[in-house]
Amino acid sequence: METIRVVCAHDCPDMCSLLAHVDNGRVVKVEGDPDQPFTAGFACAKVNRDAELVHSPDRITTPLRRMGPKGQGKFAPVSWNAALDEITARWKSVITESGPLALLGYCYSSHQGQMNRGLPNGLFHAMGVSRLWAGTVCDSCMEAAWDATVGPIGGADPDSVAESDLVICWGTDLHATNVHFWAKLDAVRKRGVKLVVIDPRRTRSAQMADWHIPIRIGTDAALALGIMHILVRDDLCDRDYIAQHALGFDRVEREVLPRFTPDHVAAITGIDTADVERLAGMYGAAKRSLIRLGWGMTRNTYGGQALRTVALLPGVTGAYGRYGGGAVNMTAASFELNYNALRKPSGPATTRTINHNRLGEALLELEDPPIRALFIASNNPAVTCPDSAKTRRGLARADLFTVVHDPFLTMTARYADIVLPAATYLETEDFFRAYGTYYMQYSPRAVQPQGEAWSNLRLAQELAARMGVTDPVFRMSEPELLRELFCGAKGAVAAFDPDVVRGAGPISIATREGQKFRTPSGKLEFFSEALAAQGLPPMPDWQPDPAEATQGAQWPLRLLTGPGYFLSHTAFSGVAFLRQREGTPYCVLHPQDAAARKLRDGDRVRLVNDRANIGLVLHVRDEIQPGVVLVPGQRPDNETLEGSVNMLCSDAYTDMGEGATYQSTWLDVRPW
Ligand SMILES: Nc1nc2c(c(=O)[nH]1)N[C@H]1C(S)=C(S)[C@@H](COP(=O)(O)OP(=O)(O)OC[C@H]3O[C@@H](n4cnc5c(=O)[nH]c(N)nc54)[C@H](O)[C@@H]3O)O[C@H]1N2
Ligand SMILES: Nc1nc2c(c(=O)[nH]1)N[C@H]1C(S)=C(S)[C@@H](COP(=O)(O)OP(=O)(O)OC[C@H]3O[C@@H](n4cnc5c(=O)[nH]c(N)nc54)[C@H](O)[C@@H]3O)O[C@H]1N2
Ligand code: SF4
Ligand SMILES: [Mo]
Repeated sequence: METIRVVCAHDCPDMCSLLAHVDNGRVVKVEGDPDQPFTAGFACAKVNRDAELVHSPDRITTPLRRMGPKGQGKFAPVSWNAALDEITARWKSVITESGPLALLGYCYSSHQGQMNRGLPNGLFHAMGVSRLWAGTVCDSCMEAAWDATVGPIGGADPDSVAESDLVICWGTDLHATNVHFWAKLDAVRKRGVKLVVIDPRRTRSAQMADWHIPIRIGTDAALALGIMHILVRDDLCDRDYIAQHALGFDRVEREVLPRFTPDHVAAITGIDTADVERLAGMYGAAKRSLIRLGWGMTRNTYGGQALRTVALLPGVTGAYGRYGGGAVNMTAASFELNYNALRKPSGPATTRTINHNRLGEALLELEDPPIRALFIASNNPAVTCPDSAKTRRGLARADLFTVVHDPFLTMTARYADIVLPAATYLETEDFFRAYGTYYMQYSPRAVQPQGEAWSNLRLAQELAARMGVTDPVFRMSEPELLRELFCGAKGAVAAFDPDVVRGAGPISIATREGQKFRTPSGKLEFFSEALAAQGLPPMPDWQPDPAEATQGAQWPLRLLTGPGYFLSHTAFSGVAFLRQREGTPYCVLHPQDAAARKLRDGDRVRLVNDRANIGLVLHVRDEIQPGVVLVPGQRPDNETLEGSVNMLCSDAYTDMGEGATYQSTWLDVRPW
């Protein structure tokens, strides 16, 4: 038995260091590395099973060519050579006939390694084809709102929570999505530090918190403004910090805050006035309060405004200036590597860009030229894109030539002409930097690719050779690619020698300094000229979701989505144990809404709106408020009674960053 020190590549803020125990070319066990302080010796419930992911009986072992109609899932094995010959011949003729924009190729986030994510995208950049703006299904709204407020730089170090005196998890279920931060919280709470969870759902994190505040979906900005109102009223602001580090607080104080009285905020958010007062009092009294910002609050029409407003709070109390205080969601912007070396080795500076949220629309409606060929890696858009019924109509187009690279025959792969078997991360070598901590680490492969699987990196390099793309990165080994990433790097990472990084294990670039601001003014921007220039409100404010008046007039329930505890989107669907632990795909209704529909716990039900009609099992619980239907996770059709939740979801954009608005979706639940 051999133990290999690797890095978890799943799309997760923790980016754990892992120990892979390997016997005879097989992964027998994966566990957390005790020598990485954030991982602290444990992996999550999902990755504890990654030996079963690598050796899942459901994995594709060879390239496949489609035999039946698109979507049906009938395929026959072909050789890699035949598959690649067909792909490159088709791409070349599409490019000759319709130009490079008729090809859309992308690799999304389920391998977080810089090489296995970056290089396939670099290939398509070099080829000058249409590009996918990929983060919009996830974090583009968060990022745009944070950048407009704090600037493109990481937030607080999660490890700093050790010195916090109050922690607020705002729109995030850390027990599911950031378990190692949760573990840090456990230790801090033993010192008597209080944990507040602000979430419309009584999540596991909320159940275990000192205080759960069940907020109405999409009203976070109002609550944050209510807190600011009280901080001003009770003279709990840090005026020196504001004078030195903030821009435009005076205008917000005069023009916005007077409207957000505690009573008004209570009416908007559904939180009692006394609780709004109590929360503001706690926040004002704390010196080193840390807000863990979640993506949850961004997944509706005014998600950007919500995130931005909450991210302004630590500026009012000066918590941004103190270690242990401030706010954190993303840290990635502080790793200023030369990403473009891999992602943009050559190719035109601009091209046609397609928003991930509207992949279906692009496939169905784009002209001049239409998308004729599509390559998808590390993504399952037939299940995880909003309005995925439309995505599927696009994928079903008979004249579209689709290639999917995945370890599994996903719902998306079923629409492909050619499916290529992908290696999982434990079969790849790569370099990682976290997006939720300040660690970076190089990782060798634990085992060789199983069956005939190829890594994203190998596939990108082979396709480059066959398509005549000659940039040197398409011939480099992993250690050479690492040097490219560090050559021309800036900031903290520039100090590191990549050849040393390769053997160093986990490296932290965290500091104890207060929050830096990288906005145009160099300050925390309560007033943002950049937002004003985009026609957006320059100051924080709250408005009702316009979709409520349109969709909400017709459909009585609002959709709330949340993470699966044993699954992450569909990335672990190939592990039978985890599918069973997560249970039969279900939705949750409040007892009041279930009774009004004469529905009982355990019933099979249909979730219906104008977009689709899907089947799930009903759980009746008061963990959510009346008027809401919760659907945890995005389970594929072969696990649900029928369909998949995102078929119901709106593909409208958020106010900032053109992000996804899953929660600006209204629907009804009816008997099966
Ligand atoms: N187990 C597990 N881990 C994961 C993932 C997973 O699917 N499963 N996904 C990974 C990925 S790709 C990402 S981006 C992160 C996401 O991680 P998180 O930041 O935790 O984001 P979400 O999973 O979108 O939602 C978190 C919470 O937001 C709440 N919420 C929804 N709407 C609102 C609102 O209007 N206001 C407030 N205050 N709360 C609201 C939901 O009830 C939910 O509990 O997690 C990563 N980790
Ligand atoms: N309703 C609703 N929908 C959501 C969300 C939500 O909160 N609610 N969250 C959104 C968010 S935050 C995100 S990030 C997206 C995630 O959406 P997706 O990116 O579609 O995530 P997964 O379902 O994990 O699919 C990733 C695919 O990559 C494959 N894969 C894994 N490793 C590799 C590899 O190394 N190489 C290749 N080629 N393939 C690999 C997996 O088998 C899987 O099929 O979903 C979004 N959809
Ligand atoms: S918590 Fe996240 S990074 Fe850590 S092992 Fe689990 S999926 Fe990987
Ligand atoms: Mo995500």
